[in-house]
Amino acid sequence: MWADLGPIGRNPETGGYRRYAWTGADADCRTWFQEQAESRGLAYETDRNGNQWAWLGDPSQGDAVVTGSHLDSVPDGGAFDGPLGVVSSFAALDELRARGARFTKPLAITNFGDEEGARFGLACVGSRLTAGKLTREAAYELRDADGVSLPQAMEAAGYDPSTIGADPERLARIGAFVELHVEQGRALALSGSGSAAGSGDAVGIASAIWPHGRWRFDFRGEANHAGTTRLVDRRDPMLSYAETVLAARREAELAGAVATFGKIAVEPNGVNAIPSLVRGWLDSRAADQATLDTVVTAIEKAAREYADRHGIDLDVVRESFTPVVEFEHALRDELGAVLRERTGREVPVLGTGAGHDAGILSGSIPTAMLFVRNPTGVSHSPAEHAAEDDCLAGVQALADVLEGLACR
Ligand code: HGY
Ligand code: MN
Ligand code: MN
Ligand code: MN
Repeated sequence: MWADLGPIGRNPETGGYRRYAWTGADADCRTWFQEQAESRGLAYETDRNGNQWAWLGDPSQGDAVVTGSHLDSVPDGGAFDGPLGVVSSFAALDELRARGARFTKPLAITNFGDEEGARFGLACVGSRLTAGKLTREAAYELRDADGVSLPQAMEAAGYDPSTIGADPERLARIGAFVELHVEQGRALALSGSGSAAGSGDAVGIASAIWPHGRWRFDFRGEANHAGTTRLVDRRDPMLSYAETVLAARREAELAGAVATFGKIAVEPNGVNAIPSLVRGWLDSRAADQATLDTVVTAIEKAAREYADRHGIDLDVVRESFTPVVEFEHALRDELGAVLRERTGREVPVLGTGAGHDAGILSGSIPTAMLFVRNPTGVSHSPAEHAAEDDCLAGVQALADVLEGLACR
């Protein structure tokens, strides 16, 4: 099962994946999901926002236990971020069936669409729409680098965008959502003696998701000839941008936060032309809101000083923001109790700086997350990896948790 997804959207040059929302690779991932669902006799559906659901039992019964994650990726992302949660959900169901578990509640496996926001710039579009945290109007404004809007892309992929939006009836029928995800960090690897199976902890439970956001910095200067324009006559926005990137690292270090300018767009983007516009996207995150506010304010202040110094105009736009998510204690503790009873060990509880669909849905329904050890902590990279034994431990843990929640 795991291998089926491998070739989809894989970039042979880097070994990373390019599975962007509503593209051909996304369609192939969706076909894979539907085949996995129907081959298990699950009732397959796509909701108004294009999220995929595979049901065991009657959803109208209510109090459903839902598990799953996403299948899309960042540019040249790794094989585990997202797919591990979906593959493990199907494998956990297989495990529960092998155990002869008797389900007393409906169970669903999901693939939430466009979690990474790689194409339209906003993360967790499928779950945000469903939770009513992104309006249809705002979603219609999303454009990709070619100017294609989200509704145009959905239509081109054969989906009707006219009904996207909040889905409170669906959420009202869900009692708990548990997302298994590869850890994007090294807390579990550092908790034990390395990543050798059997040592330390292969599985952890999420406590919280850090507040995080994306800001766009537009530095506008004056296009000119790179070879004939005297340095004193230049208004080069690349200088202000470069100084701001260094300031971001400095301010993040000072505050104990993280900050990255990972994406840049230059106009006219010619080797021999001084840019007229340098557009940089900042991703910044911190363990608490006050720290995040401090860091971003300091970065913006430094950027304005650099812009003034070079006669550059600067606009800063907050494009998206996700407040801190404290996972619901009752569900989190229930997962901990189930796993402690099954393994005889106290399962580590850890925070994360990565956003997830479970974080977006938190507040609308009880949600929880399980993390699977990532020996290097590397993610959003072709080098992302998790050991086979640890992935299997994750499936067992997810099966234990789902059995505890849905098979009373
Ligand atoms: O960006 C994130 O934190 C998530 O992987 N979408
Ligand atoms: Mn990710
Ligand atoms: Mn993810
Ligand atoms: Mn996620």
